[in-house]
Amino acid sequence: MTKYSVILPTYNERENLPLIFYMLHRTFTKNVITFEVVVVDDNSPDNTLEVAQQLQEIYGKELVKIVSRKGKLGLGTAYVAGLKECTGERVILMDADLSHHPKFIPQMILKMNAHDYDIVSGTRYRKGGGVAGWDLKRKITSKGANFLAQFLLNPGNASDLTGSFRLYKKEALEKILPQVKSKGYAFQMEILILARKANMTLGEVPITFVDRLYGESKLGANEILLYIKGLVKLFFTT
Ligand SMILES: Nc1nc2c(ncn2[C@@H]2O[C@H](COP(=O)(O)OP(=O)(O)OP(=O)(O)O)[C@@H](O)[C@H]2O)c(=O)[nH]1
Ligand SMILES: *[C@@H]1O[C@H](CO)[C@@H](O)[C@H](O)[C@H]1NC(C)=O
Ligand SMILES: [Mg+2]
Repeated sequence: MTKYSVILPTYNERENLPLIFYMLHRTFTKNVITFEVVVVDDNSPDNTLEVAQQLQEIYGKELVKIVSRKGKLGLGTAYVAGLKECTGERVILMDADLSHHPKFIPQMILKMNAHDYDIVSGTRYRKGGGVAGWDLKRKITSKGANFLAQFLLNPGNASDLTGSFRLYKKEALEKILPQVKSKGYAFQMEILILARKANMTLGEVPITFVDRLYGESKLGANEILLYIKGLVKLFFTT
């Protein structure tokens, strides 16, 4: 039976982690799917690690793996570190802050199996997908960012370049991740561009993205500037 590994990078997700884990557990169990969760924590000041350890005690080391790093080393390297611990043939990357609902995972799995896709990406920008809890400014920023990227990078059939809720064949992710150089939101874009270059196939599932419930959002002018920089860099280097 195919096993699914979920990598959950956490930085100050103490309140969210038990909830997302519970939702994942329920989804996989209900659908009779074998899974494990790999938490990658970067010494979160709110001591998310303690919560991860409690989950591990309750559910066991088979179901809950923990990678604990010394400090905030960023999302990209968190995925790389998490991937090394994955024992499943399929890997799911998603946020731990409840923005990504596990209910979409079975749909992603069906899609991957039906077409033998290398990657199935959650998309906010196709019929049936969307965002909840965003104000107009953030909606415009997000749409604008995605449109700009589509325009500059010509990513084929990918409609949501900056989304971070995706299912990968493990070999595909192992091949791509070490090559990714971008940081921040450009990171997710570069993954899809590299995948396209390697002739990997991509499917999409519409998802609704929900704003984080607990913890602070840090999308500001700085993030946007970083994104545009990353985009321009990708435009010239790929
Ligand atoms: N291990 C680790 N996890 C991180 C790091 N930065 C962010 N994360 C986690 O990665 C996921 C996505 O980060 P978020 O902070 O939600 O980023 P975002 O969704 O773009 O922005 P928000 O509006 O703040 O939600 C969350 O589960 C974070 O806890 C990091 O440096 N290390
Ligand atoms: C991808 O496919 C194209 C067209 O078939 C081919 O020319 C190219 O060599 C392939 N690239 C890789 C990395 O396999
Ligand atoms: Mg978030």
